[in-house]
Amino acid sequence: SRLQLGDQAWLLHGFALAAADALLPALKDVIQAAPFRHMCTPGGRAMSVATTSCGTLGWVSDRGGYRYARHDPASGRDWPTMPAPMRELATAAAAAAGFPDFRPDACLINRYRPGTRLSLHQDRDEPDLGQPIVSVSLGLPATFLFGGMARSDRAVRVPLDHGDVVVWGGVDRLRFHGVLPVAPGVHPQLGAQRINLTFRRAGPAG
Ligand code: MD5
Ligand code: FE
Repeated sequence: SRLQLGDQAWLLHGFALAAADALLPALKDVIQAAPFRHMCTPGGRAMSVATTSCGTLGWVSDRGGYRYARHDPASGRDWPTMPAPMRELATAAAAAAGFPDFRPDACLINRYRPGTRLSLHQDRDEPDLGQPIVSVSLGLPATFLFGGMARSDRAVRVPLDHGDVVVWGGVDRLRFHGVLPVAPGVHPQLGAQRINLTFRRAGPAG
């Protein structure tokens, strides 16, 4: 089913489930090659969300700020290639939400253990804000906060389950958003964690 969250934001409930058998082993390979780590915020604190990336560009944060980088700072090597099942899921979801030309070059992988949260923020590190972001939720459920264009705007709570995909584009691309603390639990396939994949176009249009 397709639930409209905003003018150009769609929740595709269960959209990733059919691909999960191909997705999860591919994800495991990526995490083995580029393990989760807690990056430092520009303010010097370790993030509670653990992150890694695949694709040509990976999202990094350190005392110098947030940016996309060609190499994994933990290893000095290129980020792992974005596996085809991941890339194909992202382009199919974007097309289903009205963005047929999305070609992601970066996938940020966020790991939430129970208790982990993500405070309200905007995603504005990408050069082309006309490109959508595709978010895939795996593992433990979470409550997503979908806010407005100002931090103080009232946020709508959206429950996200294993297999849900959300596409954010156009006028909804710069909304404030966050994730409430993940409740304790054990997911049959992923264990005691929520993993979120966010597919982005972080380099030049292509
Ligand atoms: C998550 N990750 O559940 C979310 C999913 C992040 C992040 O927020 O920055 O890693 S992506 C949700 C999102 C992205 C872009 C725009 C909007 C939401 N929005 O306008 O609401 O780990
Ligand atoms: Fe975000």
